[in-house]
Amino acid sequence: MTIGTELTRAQVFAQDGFVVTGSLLSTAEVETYRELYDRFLSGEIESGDKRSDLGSHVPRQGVEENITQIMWPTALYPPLLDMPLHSRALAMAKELIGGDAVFDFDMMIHKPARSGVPTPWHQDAAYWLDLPDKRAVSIWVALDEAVIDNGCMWYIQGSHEQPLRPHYPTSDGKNIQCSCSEDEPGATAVPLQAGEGVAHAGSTLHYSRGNTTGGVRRAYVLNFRSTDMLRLERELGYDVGLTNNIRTVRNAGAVDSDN
Ligand SMILES: O=C(O)CCC(=O)C(=O)O
Repeated sequence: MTIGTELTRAQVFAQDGFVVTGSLLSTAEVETYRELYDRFLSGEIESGDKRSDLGSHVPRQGVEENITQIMWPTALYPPLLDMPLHSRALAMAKELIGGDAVFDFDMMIHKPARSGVPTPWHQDAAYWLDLPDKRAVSIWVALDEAVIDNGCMWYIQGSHEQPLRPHYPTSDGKNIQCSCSEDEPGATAVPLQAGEGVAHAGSTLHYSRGNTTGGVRRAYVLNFRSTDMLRLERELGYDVGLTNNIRTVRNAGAVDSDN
């Protein structure tokens, strides 16, 4: 598909390290996903150790997580695999990184109303093994309108072309972060309507502000990489938290050489 008069969506993705996908879910479908999402959040669908707090570096005000992260919703509730989003996101991933793209893992990231905790700046590839073929795409789908004040995604345009930055554990040691800010050249906020998506590459710098609004910000994120690299990743014993949900710096390229 051509965006504007010049570049295709795949070319924008290759150039900027992110691209808006347009609508991936109808209004009715968004409602179905929200209902399912809320069953995860309420605990009706159990998530066990797959559930954690991506904002745990900030003391919690209530019982809910600052930023609820549920890894592998499809493993916890396999019917999700047959719902529309997975096939549409796979088609988008093939368009963006090539026909050999396959599903790697998925996650839910929820910012409760007035939780106010930013997602730390990071590059996903810092969490992952350093694979020879680095093609990877995350498709971040808004289930609520995502705006700056409730935590829409921010990216640094072109950052996927730069070496990975050193990453450090967050102050509580549960997640990782790197040095970056909205003041860097190329910093771009990507507001979305519910049902729309934005795709980013594995090495694109990203973050989101805290949710200071009275509404929730629910996002569903689907990740894809090449068939061969998925096989290699699993052979090397890494399954992105499926058996052992511990997040740390795994990519040698993101380890601070001073440490
Ligand atoms: O939803 C967020 O705030 C962060 C999402 C994220 O880090 C990701 O999709 O890789």
